Amino acid sequence: MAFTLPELPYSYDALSPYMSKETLEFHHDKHHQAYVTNGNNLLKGTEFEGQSVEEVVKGSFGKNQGLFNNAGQHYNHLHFWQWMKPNGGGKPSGAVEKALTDSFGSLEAAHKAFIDAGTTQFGSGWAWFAVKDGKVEVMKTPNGENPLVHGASPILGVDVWEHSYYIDYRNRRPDYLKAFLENLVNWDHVDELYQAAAK
Ligand code: MN3
Repeated sequence: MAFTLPELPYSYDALSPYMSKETLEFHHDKHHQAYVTNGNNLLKGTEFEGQSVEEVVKGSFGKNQGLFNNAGQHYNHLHFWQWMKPNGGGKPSGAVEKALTDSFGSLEAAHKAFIDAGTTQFGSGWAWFAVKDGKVEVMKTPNGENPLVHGASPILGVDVWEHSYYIDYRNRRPDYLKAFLENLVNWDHVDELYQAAAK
């Protein structure tokens, strides 16, 4: 199954001022497109052709670095666009609210752990909430890596590569992370993924 670039689920200016049209045009149309194009080229003729993106990510990890980098980033960005919405952020609702409170002690502690992970990921990578053994954990990963290759199910991820925030926030990564949680996260999507992972 070839990788394809989905349309954004909102208009390019819908997340402004927290994430600008210019950022989304570069990030979606150039960066994500490049992972799709390079991933498809590297997939050709391998044992992973015909597999789902999740299977390619897990199967190529540690075996085919070039393919893994692009397939991992394709998977991460497919979800990243869905993890945001206009007028998002704020408090989570539903089952995931209770899960975050149970796992971290309070929503404030969960929020802080996520921001700390994103701030301290050295260089390019991602910060995550992921479900492992029924609990929500905070994780951080370099480059295109994600919780799938560490036996966990990602339910929320934030891209901390500079291409995700440098146009809007320059070097102020913590401000970007704060805006992501407070103004952008689509908690309904996070809750759906939590409920699927916790089954
Ligand atoms: Mn990116």
